[in-house]
Amino acid sequence: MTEANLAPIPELYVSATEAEKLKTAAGDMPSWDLSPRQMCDLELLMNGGFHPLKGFLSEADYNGVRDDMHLTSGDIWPMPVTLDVSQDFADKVKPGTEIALRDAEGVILAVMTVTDKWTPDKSLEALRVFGADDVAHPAVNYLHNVAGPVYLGGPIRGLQPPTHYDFRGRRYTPNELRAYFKKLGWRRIVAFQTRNPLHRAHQELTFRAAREAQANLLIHPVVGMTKPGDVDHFTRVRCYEAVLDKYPAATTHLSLLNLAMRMGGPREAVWHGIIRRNHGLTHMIVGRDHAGPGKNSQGEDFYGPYDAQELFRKHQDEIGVEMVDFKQMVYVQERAQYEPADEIEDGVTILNISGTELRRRLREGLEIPEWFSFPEVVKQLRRTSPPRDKQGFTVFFTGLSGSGKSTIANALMVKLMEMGGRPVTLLDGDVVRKHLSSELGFSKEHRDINIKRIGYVASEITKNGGIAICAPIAPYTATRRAVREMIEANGAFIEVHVATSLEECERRDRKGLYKLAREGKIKEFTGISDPYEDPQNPELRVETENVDVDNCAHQVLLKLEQMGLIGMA
Ligand code: PPS
Repeated sequence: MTEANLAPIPELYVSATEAEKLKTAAGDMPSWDLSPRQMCDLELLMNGGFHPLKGFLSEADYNGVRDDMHLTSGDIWPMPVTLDVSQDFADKVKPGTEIALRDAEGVILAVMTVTDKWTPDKSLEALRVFGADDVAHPAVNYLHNVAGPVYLGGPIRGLQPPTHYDFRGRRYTPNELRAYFKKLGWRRIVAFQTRNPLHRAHQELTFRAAREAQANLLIHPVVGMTKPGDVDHFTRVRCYEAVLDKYPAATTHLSLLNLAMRMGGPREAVWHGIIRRNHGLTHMIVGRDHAGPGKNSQGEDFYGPYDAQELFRKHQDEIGVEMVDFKQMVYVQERAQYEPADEIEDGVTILNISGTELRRRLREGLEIPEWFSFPEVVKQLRRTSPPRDKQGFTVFFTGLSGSGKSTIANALMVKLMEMGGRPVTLLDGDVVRKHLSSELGFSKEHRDINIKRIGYVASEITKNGGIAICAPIAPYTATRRAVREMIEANGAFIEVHVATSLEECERRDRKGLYKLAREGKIKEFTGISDPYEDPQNPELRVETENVDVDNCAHQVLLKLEQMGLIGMA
């Protein structure tokens, strides 16, 4: 029978005296400001959550992980944990250089001795690790559009963990969890990995899984980075706390895991298993479509529903954690209880509410029955998901210069202000360039910075319940997507393509810029000497030729109404 070995796991922290010395020395080292994902990775590297890794992967380890899920030591490791950096920074370092790794406030968390520096083949990484080079996969999108072009590898010396001010009492390092289990005499512990709020079905299945494995239960939710669009972790943790009371006393524990998920399906399941082993767990529940990224750009699932279970089972001994199959639990109306789907006879009534339906009910303020979730959980979800017509949102116009974006955006703003209820802010292309981006030009790099600034301000407005209307050219698909992701964490994002043709924009030439661009007096002019990538799936596309402005703005209002964002009454 599997029993936990609860001896401490090696950490990568140095002693307090050495940390002091290193901190002084680090003042002269090249400094890298860690991205949110790198912060999560570093924390788990340092506290032993990623044991046996001793730092960010070297090139040889990276190749081994990418091609057959093993480190050069022979240990199983399915996910590249790499330090991606900009070309400028990479140019400053070479093998042997020590670099200081800092958090967003500039605090030095670790020193890394660079042993390897290389330019990865990102498409190959996407294919081998995630099974497809398709940016519909969040991790592939990250790889191509967020991660820097160069990887650095090398061992880490940890100075201090990143600081978390939220839910401090619920965060346990691997060694803290091991000590906790030891103290309570827990020797068989099953982990439940989750990135979603728990409802009754989850409570039933986790409780049963623990009972079947004759084990205690650890609810081990990810609070680092999950799939864009997920319920924020603050809300989720309040929900988990509410559900904790529903388990028999002293059988179940809750601990938060600051992991940055990749949504890598089968490989991610194996990774989750290794991380759980490091935290002192003996079992892990692996469900249908574990860590699934959703649909690919052809509308098909990236992975089969049981691929994760299959890969986990194959490597179970190497992982060192036993898999517990996820039993899908369904509610049987006649017996008013949850039962495993595969044990139910024909002829009974099964009730279910899908994730999409739940979100719709929350959005529209409709009833969520008690058989589906606990009232305490629903209360928490309602607090953060007020009905849609009370939430903030962003309307993002994109189109060529002179397409009519600003004019329609202005008309829309006035109409929304006439309706009242929420503050409205217009972030027009020209206005933003005057107030926020006056130092920027029109290179790709500068345009991206400009759009991300707009996205940042719009996401803050949206988060605080206001309406942001943006009207830049925003010529690049990937940048528009980055803005969408920023905003969808806080509310709805409505992309409106003002699809006036180049010929028509040039014919109108309201600012006289096209003429100058044709004469070569304005360089990098969108549509003439610079690209514009048409949006493929905007929420709305408006034609402006032979349609008046009032009507275009009205089309947007109808779309907003259809999406439940405004009441037309
Ligand atoms: S971007 O690409 O989204 O950052 O551009 P944006 O900030 O929306 O551009 C604002 C206005 O700048 C004027 N302008 C140019 N546009 C495109 N290319 C070049 N090279 C350029 N130089 C100046 C142009 O008038 C844009 O305003 P709109 O309202 O779109 O006509």
